[in-house]
Amino acid sequence: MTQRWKEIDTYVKEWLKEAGQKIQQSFSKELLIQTKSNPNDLVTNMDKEIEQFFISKINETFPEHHILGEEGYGEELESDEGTIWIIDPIDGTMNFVHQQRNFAISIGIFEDGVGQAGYIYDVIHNELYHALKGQGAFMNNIQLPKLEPVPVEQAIISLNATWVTENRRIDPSVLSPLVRKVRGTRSYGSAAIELAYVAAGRLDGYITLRLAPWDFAAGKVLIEEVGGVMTDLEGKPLEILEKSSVFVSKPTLHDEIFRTYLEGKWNK
Ligand code: 2AM
Ligand code: CA
Ligand code: CA
Ligand code: CA
Repeated sequence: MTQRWKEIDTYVKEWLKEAGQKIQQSFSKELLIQTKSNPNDLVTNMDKEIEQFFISKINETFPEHHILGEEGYGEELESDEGTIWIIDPIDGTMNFVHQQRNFAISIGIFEDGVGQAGYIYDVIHNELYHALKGQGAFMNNIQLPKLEPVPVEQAIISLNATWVTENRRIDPSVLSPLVRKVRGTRSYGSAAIELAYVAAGRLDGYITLRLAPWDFAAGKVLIEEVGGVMTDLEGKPLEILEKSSVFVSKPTLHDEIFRTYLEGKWNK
């Protein structure tokens, strides 16, 4: 690992711990909850505070870097050139508000479009997943093994029940045969946690129809380091600055699910 990434890695881990403490402390204070695009799209004062915390640390320490954040305190980026931090201060805000668990801080760092570092911090379980390009992926600094193939009948996949009911993105008949075939389905309500769980082998796959760059940036680096396969639902590579569907899974399982259940069945 170059000195430069070692330095960045040390800073990020320090900032994540500090941000985690802020979130822990917030549980004893009153939370300000607002809605964004619809009544179920929540944002709290902590989402905003944590994003601003990271932005001020990054600007102070790495003034030449660019930042994209969900809550809009970063920049509006049109190009993936340079070093870009892609931040979701709280991924799983609904869980944060309703359950006080199953949420994470997600930070991906990309250079000229290539994922170099990814951090997903599950504050409540004190589980920090991180990956550095070419160095592997880790959970609390313990290296995660490469993902091994699993047959679809033995797979546990994560997906939101919305996608097997009437919705405007996908016909329920596309994913319901897959739901019947797999060993089990789960839904955690935090894309970052679901991606970290696939990287850690706790889930065999994850399918979702609409994610933003801050939802999947960190997870993409983790998945690449353990040999997982991550595409959109059409099997195409993800564009790091674009919203997208995401289908991620263990190596051969990706191919099996794609060919049998997804290929040619999804009209955007
Ligand atoms: P959030 O909590 O940071 O908003 C919930 O199923 C997952 O989808 C969470 O990771 C959540 O992130 C994300 N999510 C919620 N609303 C979304 C939207 N409109 N577009 C993309 N991702 C969204
Ligand atoms: Ca949100
Ligand atoms: Ca998110
Ligand atoms: Ca968020």
